[in-house]
Amino acid sequence: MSLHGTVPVLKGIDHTVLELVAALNDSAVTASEGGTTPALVKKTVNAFTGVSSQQTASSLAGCVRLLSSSTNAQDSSAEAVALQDSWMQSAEQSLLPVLRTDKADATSALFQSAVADFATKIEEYLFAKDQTFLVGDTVTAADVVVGSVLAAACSLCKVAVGQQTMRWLQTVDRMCQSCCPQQATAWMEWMEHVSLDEKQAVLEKPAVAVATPLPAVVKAAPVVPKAAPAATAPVSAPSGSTSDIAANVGDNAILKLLAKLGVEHTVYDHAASMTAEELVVNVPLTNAKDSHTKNLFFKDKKHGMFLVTVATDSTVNTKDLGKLLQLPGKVNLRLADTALLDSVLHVKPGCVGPLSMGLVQDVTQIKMVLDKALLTKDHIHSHPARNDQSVVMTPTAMKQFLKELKVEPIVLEFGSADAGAVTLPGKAPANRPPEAKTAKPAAAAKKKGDAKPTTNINKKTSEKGQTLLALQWKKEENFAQWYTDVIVLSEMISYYDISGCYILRPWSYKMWELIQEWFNAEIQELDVENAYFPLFVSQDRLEKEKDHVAGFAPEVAWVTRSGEGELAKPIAVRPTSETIMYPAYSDWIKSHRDLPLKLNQWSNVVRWEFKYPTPFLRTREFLWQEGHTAHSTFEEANETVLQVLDLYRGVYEDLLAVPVIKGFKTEKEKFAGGYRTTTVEAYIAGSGRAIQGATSHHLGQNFGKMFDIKFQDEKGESQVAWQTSWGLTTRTIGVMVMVHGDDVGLVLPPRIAPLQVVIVPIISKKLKSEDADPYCLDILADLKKIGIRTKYDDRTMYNPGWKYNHWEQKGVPVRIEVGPRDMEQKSVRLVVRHDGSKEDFAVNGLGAVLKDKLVEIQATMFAKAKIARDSHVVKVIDWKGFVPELEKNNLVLTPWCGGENEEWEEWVKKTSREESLKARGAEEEDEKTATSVAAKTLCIPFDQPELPAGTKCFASGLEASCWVLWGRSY
Ligand code: 86X
Repeated sequence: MSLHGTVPVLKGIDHTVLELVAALNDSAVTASEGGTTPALVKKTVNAFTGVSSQQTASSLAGCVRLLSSSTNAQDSSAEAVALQDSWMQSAEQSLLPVLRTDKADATSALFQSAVADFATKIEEYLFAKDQTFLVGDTVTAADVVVGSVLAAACSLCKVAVGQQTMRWLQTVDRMCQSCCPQQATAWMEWMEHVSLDEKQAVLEKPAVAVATPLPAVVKAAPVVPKAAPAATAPVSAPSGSTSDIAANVGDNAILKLLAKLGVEHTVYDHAASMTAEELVVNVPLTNAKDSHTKNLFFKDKKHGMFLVTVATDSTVNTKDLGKLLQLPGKVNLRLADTALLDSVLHVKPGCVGPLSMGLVQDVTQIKMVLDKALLTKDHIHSHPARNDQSVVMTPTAMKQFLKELKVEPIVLEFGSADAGAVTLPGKAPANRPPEAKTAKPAAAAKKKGDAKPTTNINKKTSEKGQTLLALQWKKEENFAQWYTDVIVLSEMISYYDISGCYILRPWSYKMWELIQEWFNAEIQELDVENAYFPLFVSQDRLEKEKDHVAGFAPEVAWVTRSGEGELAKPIAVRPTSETIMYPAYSDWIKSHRDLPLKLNQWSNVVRWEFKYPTPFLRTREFLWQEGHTAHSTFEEANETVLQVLDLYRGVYEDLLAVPVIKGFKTEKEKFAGGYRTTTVEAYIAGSGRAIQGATSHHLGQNFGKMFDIKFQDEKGESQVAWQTSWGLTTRTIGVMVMVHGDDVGLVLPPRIAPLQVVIVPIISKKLKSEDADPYCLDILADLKKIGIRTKYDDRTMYNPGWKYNHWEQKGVPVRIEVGPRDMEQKSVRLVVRHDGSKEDFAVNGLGAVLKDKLVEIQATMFAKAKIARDSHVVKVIDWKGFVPELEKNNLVLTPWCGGENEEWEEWVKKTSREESLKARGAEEEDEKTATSVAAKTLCIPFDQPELPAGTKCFASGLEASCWVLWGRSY
């Protein structure tokens, strides 16, 4: 694969680099940077002088600025620095010789292969680690330097990079640009030059065959030993012999093995497909009696490893698999992680297949489970350890292959859509994708997105043969997948093709409107007025107050172009509106008579996060309200802070039925620009994690001073205004879903439910819709009249069972069923969503009954959630008990030294992480989840238990000053 539009590589000394070196020598710059990272940058800049291209130079400039503004860069451990260093050395050894050549030579096989090897190594490393950056989860010099050089080399040699690498390059580039926007980085140009189609090709196809095992160097330092043979060091410096470079090209160990064993087969290429679902779509099979395979590689602590291969229309239920395999004792089958796939099967995720057994060293380690249905096919199509190729063979050939390897597969029947097939107990069979008309949610779920529902949404078949969709995951089984299922199936969210952005469908948007309605009414009582400020902020304004923006810079999204032309100055999209609003406050506020000024705005904001996004909880664009007030006294501001905090409690507890804990943030966790932060903290039992619900800040006079917000007091003296700010986001909705949802789907507290009651007529031979309609419409009118959000589901294309399921998944608190007998008796049946209870009531007086019922449901749901939360709050007074309580998913209240002893907070975070990982026998955290096992302070609760004199801090042993609440959090 080749790319056009290469960026010119300047030979000779590039003077931007020289300028940079000079800048680094400049004491002012060096001092502001601190730490060891700038030294590394400097070393590398020096090493690269003389070969640098425009792009390395400008990116390095961005790098220096980026690193100097990043606090993380300063506390990098010796290990991290060594890793950075070794990446840079590796790039230097492998790529710099390429950049030093004449352009004409660059496309020679020798150089292309060296660059491609390096690109593969990066791709595999990023893939295996599932990491955004080369070292840990923050950008470092290594990212910028290695990235720059790699981009230059790839563009020079016309070598393509893989998907992970492309994302990494784009991310680092964006970060550099946001720190150093004046420098148009040449990476961007490089990417611009590449036409869209080619970009697509780069993104969709891995650069090189992925069949080779990951290099051993991936886990240790990535430096390539110069003398190492190509087999153990896939990245060879271009000084190696041509035979080094020829290694692994067009060479697939599995295909070789099939040939050697004389197993009859054919091979074909296709679009890379990560999952069986994708494969079925990308590579439709013309023969209905052929099948692709779906493969799962499990590990069970007690029972060992299992490779399960089934036909694509069979369903595998992990829970029941243990029973089916008749495994004795406790069974805990877990899907293998990338590392295990790598070390045992020698494949990457998405490339597993029955043929993988051919790469396994000791086949007795793995039990292979084969779907009986596969053995009845004409042909089996499966991957030769790479997912852009398939091998076609008959079941007999497959059996022969396995026999040669001395693998004896366990053949089991798995459920499928075909009539008469054996179905695993407990789970419904998977069918072909349902018709769009009867199964809209499936279509929604199939849409591609980032963290998209990878689950193939399961279907239940009702007695009438109509298809219903059901959650694929149980809340306790896999909380994250369950959550995704719930929000898609309930039609709250649709995925979108920009990572971290989601469509809020009417069902969830209505919830936001209900929150707005309530909150607006409440703040009106506080004399707060709504206003609207612009979406955009100029660079000068945003960056005027460095302290405020410090640390947030990488999250700012910039607009740099209109149509084809560059803007003279880039403008930022608001991540929050202080810098937009406060200059106006400064203009408006002159005298004490202009105070208090209390404004609120409802808007969207954009924060370009790099952590794993979660719908509602962490998204790149989100909706919120931000309130900003200015007062003439500290006390008045303080009163506002607390009034608003209580409104936030009201949103959570009274509307969403989610209990929260009010408190102060510690110095470490507060909004750094302000004086004091108050918060409401919620608890999500399903994941055992705490989550910040909303914050209300006392800003003191900090922003007043920064933005010159001053007023003349009664005595005519100039004073700085006292300010507050407070925000509540659509995160609220996600928390509610997580707290109340169950294995059927969403469960809505009545006050937040878009529909509170749904009326479903039980249409049958005995009851025609013409007869049910008047009866139900009367009820509908009655309920609507008294303000109950009600719908009459009179759709004739769905049967009652389908409707029950549909509205249950959407969480409607009460269902009214109307059957022929109900009509005779002038009654209805009420079914309550959250507990499934059923009760009959007379139609007469139903409105009043329902009003009470909804109030009761709201209260019961809150009480239930509060009991669940309370049972997870424990007190611990010494370190010994701390981590074990966290491990039990508890929030932990401890005596705390606080105050100036801030460093102990970091100590607890670090030590709790280490101890938790040790207890789990894990070395590293799963970075993808963006949630950590480390404990953080949630708040210093307003409601303080008694603290007997002489109580010591549980961590430092110093005198305790208060109780603080800890937890693992989102
Ligand atoms: C902090 C503080 C504050 C008004 C609230 O919490 C409530 C409503 N704002 C927000 N914060 C930032 O200041 C910030 C700034 C930039 Cl430039 C950014 F990119 C992200 C930010 N995130 C949070």
